[in-house]
Amino acid sequence: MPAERLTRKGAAPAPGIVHLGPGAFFRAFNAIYTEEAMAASGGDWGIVAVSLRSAGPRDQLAPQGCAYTAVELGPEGAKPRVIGSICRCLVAPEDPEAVLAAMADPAVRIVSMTITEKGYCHNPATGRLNPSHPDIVHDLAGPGWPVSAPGYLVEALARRRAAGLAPFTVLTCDNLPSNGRLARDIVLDFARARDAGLAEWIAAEGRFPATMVDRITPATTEADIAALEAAEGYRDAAMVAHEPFRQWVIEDDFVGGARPAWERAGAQMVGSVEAHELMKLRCLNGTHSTLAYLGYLAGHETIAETVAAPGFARLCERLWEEEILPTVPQPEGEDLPAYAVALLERYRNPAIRHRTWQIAMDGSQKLPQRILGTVADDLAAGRVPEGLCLGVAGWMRYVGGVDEKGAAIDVRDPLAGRLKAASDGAETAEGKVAALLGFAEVFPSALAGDARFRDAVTRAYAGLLAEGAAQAVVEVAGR
Ligand code: CS2
Repeated sequence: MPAERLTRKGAAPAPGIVHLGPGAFFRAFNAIYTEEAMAASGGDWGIVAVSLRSAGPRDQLAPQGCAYTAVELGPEGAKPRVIGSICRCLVAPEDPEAVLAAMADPAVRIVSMTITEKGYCHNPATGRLNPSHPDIVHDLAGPGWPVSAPGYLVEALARRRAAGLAPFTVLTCDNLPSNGRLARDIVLDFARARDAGLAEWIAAEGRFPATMVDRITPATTEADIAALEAAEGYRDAAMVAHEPFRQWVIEDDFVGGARPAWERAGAQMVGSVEAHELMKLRCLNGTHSTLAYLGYLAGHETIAETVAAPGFARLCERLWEEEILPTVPQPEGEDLPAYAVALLERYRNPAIRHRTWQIAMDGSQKLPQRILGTVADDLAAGRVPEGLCLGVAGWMRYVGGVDEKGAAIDVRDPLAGRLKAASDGAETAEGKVAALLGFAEVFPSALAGDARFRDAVTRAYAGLLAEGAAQAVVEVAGR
């Protein structure tokens, strides 16, 4: 007999938050913090989870009353826990009006988001809204029927203003540097293109706190769902599996001070998040992406497998010690070398099957803040960061779309087609590297024009072609 599906016990909380992007990370992170904050100190902070594209999250969550299981995978085995902080689930393309109504509801005080880098519709090199992005063009032409996050935020804010309500706080939870300022800039750029008065009101009354978010959460697989079913006797299509570690650093700047007591769940409420953000993006995400490209090319499926292979863990240590930590300012209350050591332990967690292919996605949107800023700082200090340049070369080799055995790589990236064409259009390592350095959305011109950088990436790329990623990593790690 098939197992019964998980269902909610008891009533859902009343809504106080709308969240855009109800994927695995949100369920393993924001929804848990909010659940714990409500348990510790009350408040109506139920979450209306809105998917901007796919119906998948709603189809998984709604039949379960929006309850789902979060499984912590640590050294003592799997610890499942049912989370009930999501009160409703919407699919924006099916009913934009319902989404806008939820965002304009006076009870809703926060709109949070995990929409990934590309959801901001910005130009990564300038950090401003990309006015020729097709979704932005669409949303400016018909603001009442939006498709993009900026389009939804601004239309809902306009409705609140018209109704005499305060704006909601926009709480970005994506891995982008100065993410609060970025969210503010794209919202104001969009609002200005619609109505200068609206933009002024948002600028004066709105709040866009920056955050640093951290918890490794691989995409859920059918095997995860089957393992939970075998252990607990129920089926949960909306489950997520995550590592034990979590860290949320939040700039404490909310409209009217209205927010859940997330500090009761361990969030750090601080005056400025920037140093924490830089630490996390450069130390964690920078090595994660490096491991993803080089690990994938070397034939490894997961990060745990990759760091167990010769040279990779040592490469990470060298990256932190010699290339990354010297560029990271000291965040309050953090011990940077200890932070790096702990990262390697997190990567080694064998229960977390985080695919290199998953992390390799959207590299054109990730590289600038994860790796290239660090490289630029190293060069400015007179260091040539060979390890990070190998990571960049790994990305270039990966977006060429053919692996070391000659098989096609399923490259997921908004620029995938153009990247492959640029790579295919050149014959030699020099030519391919030069063609890819020409992507101004990815490489700032000062960096692309720096001969030390170009030469190091070209050498690394030629090494990847000549001897393969596994050997190239061993060599750079042992140098
Ligand atoms: C990963 C991150 O998928 C990726 O690109 O590097 O999502 C990483 O797992 C999280 O930022 C950890 O907090």
